[in-house]
Amino acid sequence: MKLKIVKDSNPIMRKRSLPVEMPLSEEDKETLDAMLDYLKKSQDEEYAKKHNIREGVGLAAIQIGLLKRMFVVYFQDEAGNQVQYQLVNPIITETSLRKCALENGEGCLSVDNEHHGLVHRYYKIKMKAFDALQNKDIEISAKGFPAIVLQHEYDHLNGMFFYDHINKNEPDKRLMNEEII
Ligand code: LHY
Ligand code: NI
Repeated sequence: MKLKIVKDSNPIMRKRSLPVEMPLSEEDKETLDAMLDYLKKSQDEEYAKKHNIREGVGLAAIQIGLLKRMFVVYFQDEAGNQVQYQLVNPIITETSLRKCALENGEGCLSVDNEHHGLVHRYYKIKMKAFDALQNKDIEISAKGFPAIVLQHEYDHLNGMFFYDHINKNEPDKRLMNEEII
């Protein structure tokens, strides 16, 4: 399956994605496999260069044109452990009062322009979802970078972009109890 990434100029990216019917269809499983495969390959420098794709740690279904509440992530956490999920119908069940933001801001595979500024996120979240990789319902507790990635992808299910969280007037201003990471 060859995937084409939809850009933010396409109005579909602003739509709210629809719940995925459970049990998961074979077609949806194949889509999730293709999405995870895309991320893995994107992190292979040679492959990414050759195919002119950007390195990514997360990808939501809407970014390949499917209005479905599912996304995949593939990255290493702070301890160096490989984190990978194929999350379906995720919900955020808890958020911390503490906030965080990446020092150098965020980017998005669907966004070609640079949007400078702190992207304010919850420092810690809990997320419940069905994980198609493990074929079961799971609850993830994440903090710091992993929590940011999950929030970034979750936002896509609701038509949101990272730059919606940047304060246009004071893009570099830290919030109270915000950790810059
Ligand atoms: N992927 C981004 C990526 O570069 C996700 C991201 C980037 C998350 C920076 C947090 C910080 O992998 C996507 O844009 N997917 O939606
Ligand atoms: Ni994105």
